[in-house]
This record gives sequence, structure tokens and C-alpha cells, in this order.
Amino acid sequence: MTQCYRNYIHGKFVDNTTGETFEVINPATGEVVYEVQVADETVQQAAIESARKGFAQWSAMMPVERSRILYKAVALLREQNDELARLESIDTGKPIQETIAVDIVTGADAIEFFAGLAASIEGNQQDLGGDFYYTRREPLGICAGIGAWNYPIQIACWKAAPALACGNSMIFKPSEETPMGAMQLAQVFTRAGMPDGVFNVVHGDGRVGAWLAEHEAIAKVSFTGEVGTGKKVMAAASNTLKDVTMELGGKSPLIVFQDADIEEAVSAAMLGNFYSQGEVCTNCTRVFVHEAVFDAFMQQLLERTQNNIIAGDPLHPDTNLGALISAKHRDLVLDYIEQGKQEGATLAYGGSAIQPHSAPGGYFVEPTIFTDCSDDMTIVKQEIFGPVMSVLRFSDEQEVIQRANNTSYGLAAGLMTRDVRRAHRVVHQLQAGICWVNSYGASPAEMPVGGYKLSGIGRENGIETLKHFTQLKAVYLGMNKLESPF
Ligand code: TXE
Repeated sequence: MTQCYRNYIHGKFVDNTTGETFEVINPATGEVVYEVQVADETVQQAAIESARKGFAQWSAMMPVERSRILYKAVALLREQNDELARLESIDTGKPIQETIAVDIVTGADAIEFFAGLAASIEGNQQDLGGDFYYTRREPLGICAGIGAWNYPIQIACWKAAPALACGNSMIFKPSEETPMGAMQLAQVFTRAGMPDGVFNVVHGDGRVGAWLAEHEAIAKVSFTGEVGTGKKVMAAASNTLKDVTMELGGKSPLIVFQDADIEEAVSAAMLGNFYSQGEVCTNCTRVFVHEAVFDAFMQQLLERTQNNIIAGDPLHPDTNLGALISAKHRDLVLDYIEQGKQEGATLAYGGSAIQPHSAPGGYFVEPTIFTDCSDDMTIVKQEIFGPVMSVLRFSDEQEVIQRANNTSYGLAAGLMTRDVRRAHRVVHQLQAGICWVNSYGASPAEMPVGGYKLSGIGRENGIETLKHFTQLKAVYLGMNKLESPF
């Protein structure tokens, strides 16, 4: 009998009325691990009513009281880190060595960071010759979070943390591919003493997401997902002029200059293409290598890819390449690989689906490296969201900046050089919201992240994000007799 999970409304799991459910599959085995009830109309109405009550109670608390509860939730997340990591690996197909080190840790870090800010949200005041004004940063009300499937619990934490720290309530819809993490977070919040209704979890596909984006009681939508879906969410949100945060896709460049440390450059390229089997929005899937170091770079890249990557059962501690999220997504990635070959790129490594003996039923694709790529190829222009790296040559700084920027995306960028002036000169010209110099991928809670161009709107993490979950009220005090011509 497959276990069936439900929607989490007002501090507990509740039944829907239609009985409609969907299955969740473990990508490493291809087997159904559990079912989930869809948030039907009854559940949707209950979620809104609950979030209204939650908001009324939560926003009336002192910020420092909210902070205490958020800190308690952080402690519970860190206590349960390994068990939650195991659940995330089963939901996502990601190696346990990743989920245990990154997914819950970075989620808890964000809640901790914003818990520390909750009691320091302030306005200002200015004298106007007797009269004066002051401003108040007030919560927005009920916020919606809609998550993608690659970092389920982290995305839920990164959206809930600022929203709740600012006094809002949140209704969160995880991806239908990976519902578990958000449910675990909701239970942690309840155990931490959070009032019922402050964080509700509703399940379902794009239809439930569309309901959230349209509902007039929702003041803001924070969305993580593909650009195409982001446009739909923003269009739906426009009907009620909701504030939106859009954390979307990318096709980010990594630029390896002639003076780069080759070992670090290869590390950056492999991290930015094979970590989480390539299912990371900020990935540097276009690797530009200066021709003077191209051969040295390729030799080390191929050698380390051949020897250091272990695809297999994600729950085995040695595995560092997991399964792609679904058979459909695996086939999509394989289609891109075929297109790369047809368009004339050279398949320097990998390119095939694999069946590791430790996970025979899983959706695995080899780490894949293309060379002889040109900027107009499909694999160089489109987000593949799998372990597929396109390596390109360049010879001139201005040329590579122009090529790196020649995309409608603008999420991230990386560059490897020992020349400090070149690092800053180039990075200031790259059209990307997140830039790494002699590093790649780290995203601490202190650092605001988000995209330029089609890669997004707004930011997550960092003090900057408080502005996206509060609204500013100006209050003018008339201290003198009010004059009037009438
Ligand atoms: O996205 P989808 P996925 C991006 C990543 C890739 C995508 C992969 O680059 O492009 O996310 O995640 C719901 N109205 N990022 O495949 O399909 C759907 O149910 C409202 C960027 O999950 O867009 C799911 O919950 N909602 C990111 C969510 O949208 C709708 C980091 C996302 O689904 C909807 C991680 C609709 N019409 C991944 N249709 C970053 N930039 O930080 C679907 N959904």
C-alpha cells in the first residue's frame, strides 16, 4: 500500500474532497515512492482562510518573537539534517553527499539570516519645520511561493525565510515532482511554535500554481522555475498587480583566461556542469577557454571526468552523479545531445544514458562534454538542465565578453584569472546578476541572488530581499494649524 501524503493547512494535514492524487517517483529507481493529494477547491479555500488567520496573528507579533520561532526552526532543521537529506535524495535523485552538505544547510542558513533581520526592519523620519514625516516598512499580507524540483527544501526555505521574517504568511506549492521537502519544512515550523496558517503547503501541478498566481488574496508571488512558466505566472499575477520575484533559467558563461589556474578552472567547469547532475539554474554550461590554455584545460577536464565521477545509487556516500528528475527530462537531455552531434559539435566525452549497477532503474545520463562548439548551436544557446558542457575557444577579451553576453538569459557568470584588474574590468561588463571570480556556485544567505534579462526579477537572500517582502508607508504629521484657501 503506497503511503499518501496530503496538503498541510493550518498546522496539520487535511483531506481534499475530490480524492484526486498524483504519484511521486524516485528518479534513481523509477519506482513510485508515495502519492500526494491535489489541493482541490476545498483545500484551496481552506488554505486562503488559514493564511488570512495566520497573517493576522503573525504580523501582530513583535518581530523579535517571530525571530525566536524562526531560530527554533533552524535548530530543528539542523538536528534533522541527515534524515531530511535522505528524503530529498529519494525525491530528487541527487547524491546524498550533496543533499547532506548543501540542501538543508543552505535552507537553514537563509532562515537563520532572516531571523536575525526580523527585529531590525525599520523606516526613517525627517523634520519638515514643525511638521514631520516618518515611514513604516509593513508586511504585504499572504505571499505565494512556487518551487522548482531541483532544490526542493532549499527553495521553500529561501522563499519562506524573508516572507515570514517580514511578518507575512505564505502558501507554498512545491513542484509536483518533489513535494516532500516543503511538507517537512511545514512540520518543522509548527514544531518550532509557529502559529497555524503562517506557512501552508498545497500540492499540485501548474493548475494549482496558476490558482495562486491569480488569487486576489495573494499579495505577492515568488516563483522559481523555467522562463516560459515565469512569464505565465507574471501574466496571471498582473491581473491583481501582485509583486513578483522571478528566479528563472540561465545559460551562463565561465571564462577561463590564459593566466588561470588550470586545476581550479577545471574544478569550476565540473562543479558548474556536473554537480546535481547539471540540474542547477546558475550552471556555467558555456565554458569559454582561451586558446593558449585550451589543450591543457581539455586534457585535465577529460582525465578528471573519466576518473572522478561515480554515477550510482544516490543514497551511497561515494556517488557524486545522481539520476535526472524524470524519464521525460532524461529523454529531453538526450535529445539535446543528439542535436549537438547533428549540428557539428564534437562529442569529447559521454553522451549516453547509463544504468549504473547500483541503480539499474534510474534516469541517468553520463557527464557529457562537447568541443568544436559554435555560438549558434542549440546546445550553446538553450538551457539543457543536465550534465552537458559546451566548451568554446576564444582569443580576445572584448570578443569573449561580447559572446558571453550574447544571450537572452543573464543569471550567472564566472571567470578564472590571476589578473585582478582583468577580473573586475571583465566582470563589470558581464550582463549577469550573480558573478563568481576564481570560484563557482557558492550562494551564501548573505549574498543576494537573481537574474538580469530573461533570467529573473528581484532577488533572494541578502538584506536586499527584505524590500521584496515589505511595502513602504509614508506618514505625514501636521503639527501646525492646517491652512486652507477654501
Ligand atoms: O520548472 P517549471 P521546473 C529553473 C531551471 C529550469 C527550471 C526547472 O533553470 O529552467 O527551473 O524546474 C509550477 N502557473 N530554476 O521544471 O516547469 C510547477 O508546478 C503557476 C531556476 O520545476 O517551470 C512547478 O511547481 N505555476 C532557479 C513550478 O511552476 C506553474 C533555480 C516550476 O515548474 C505553472 C532552480 C503555471 N502556469 C531552477 N506551470 C533560479 N533561478 O534560482 C507550472 N507551474
